Amino acid sequence: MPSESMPKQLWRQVRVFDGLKQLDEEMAVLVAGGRIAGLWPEKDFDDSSVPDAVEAGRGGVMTPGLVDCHTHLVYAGNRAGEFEQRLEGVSYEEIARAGGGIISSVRATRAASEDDLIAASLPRLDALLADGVTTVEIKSGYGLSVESELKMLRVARRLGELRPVRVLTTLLGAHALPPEYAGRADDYISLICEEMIPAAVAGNLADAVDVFCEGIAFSPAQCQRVFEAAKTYGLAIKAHAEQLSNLGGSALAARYGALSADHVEYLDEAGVRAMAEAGTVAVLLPGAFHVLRETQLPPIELLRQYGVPMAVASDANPGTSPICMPTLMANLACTLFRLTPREALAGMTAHGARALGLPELGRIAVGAPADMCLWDIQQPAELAYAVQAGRLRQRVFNGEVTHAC
Ligand code: DI6
Ligand code: FE
Repeated sequence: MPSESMPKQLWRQVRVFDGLKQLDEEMAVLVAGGRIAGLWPEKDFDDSSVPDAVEAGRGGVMTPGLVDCHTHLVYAGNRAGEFEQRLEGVSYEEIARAGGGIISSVRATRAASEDDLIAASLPRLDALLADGVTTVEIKSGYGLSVESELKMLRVARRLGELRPVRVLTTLLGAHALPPEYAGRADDYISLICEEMIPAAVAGNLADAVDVFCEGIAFSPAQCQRVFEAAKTYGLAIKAHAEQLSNLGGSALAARYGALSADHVEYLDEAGVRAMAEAGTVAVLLPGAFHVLRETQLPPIELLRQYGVPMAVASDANPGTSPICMPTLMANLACTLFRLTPREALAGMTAHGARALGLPELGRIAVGAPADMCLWDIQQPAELAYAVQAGRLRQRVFNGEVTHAC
């Protein structure tokens, strides 16, 4: 924890992307007590005004710590075999309907102990941290029983204790229908509403609830029951919606005040309007689009027109996005979805934070928590332009430099 006794730290001559835009001039940035305490154009800065500060860095590009607002980081096994099947022409839906896909990761995850899951997930978390992540959301959804979903959420919480990173957890019981409930999807939804959500809340294991609203998963009516239960228990709401077809899941989630609707490739204008009215963030997941070789683009221009904030996240998962490199997501958001580099970076900072209900994060602003990255590049746009590991010079979490190269 940051303490008052920690010395004040000063970064000099940095180019700042503040979470929404690049500042025009080189800046000096002061951190004290775990927060950003001062931000001045370098040319106006008088260092005798903070005689007790130590210089922590000079030059480079400073961004907020990256916020990966949508991951499925905790799972056992892998699905390389399905990757090969898909390359031979079998679709993601066909694999799912044949009992593979998400359910194959469920089998492996149910069989794994908490320690197994920690061991499998830590390298993935470390990869995110090495690429600048300071806040990550982690979903359950490969347990699909009360006990196994809680196990996944406990693992996610433990990951946040093992590493200097903020972990937000999301209960995704409604990810797929577990085999033992075949033909009884409504009963499984009852289990989620009546047992899983209350147990997750009792154990303080979940910050939000998520659903997969899709033909191969759950109907809008079933998702609505989960949202009702989430509301009753005071949990935030998120949705995987309009990923493979348009069922109106995003508009439904927006009506429940959802923090975000995620994927949204098949989102229509009515859905965009509903999200704009509710302040629901659109979370774009270009990794899944890329891996599934999707062709239906999310309605980026409509989202812009309606002023819906667009976040960008990794969706790190064993099926559709086995990729733990957030800066690659910025690149894919630009190359595949035609976001500008500025939009992509805002999507991984300020808007990602908003998609988690934490608007004070993802900003370089006086008073904000000092989660920051210092990159060895000249311009913020380079983060989206080049795909290259090792550019992170320092990662600062809560005012402490945790990674230094
Ligand atoms: N959509 C996705 O892309 C991931 N979950 C979801 O609802 C895929 C998860 C998986 O295939 O394991
Ligand atoms: Fe996902």
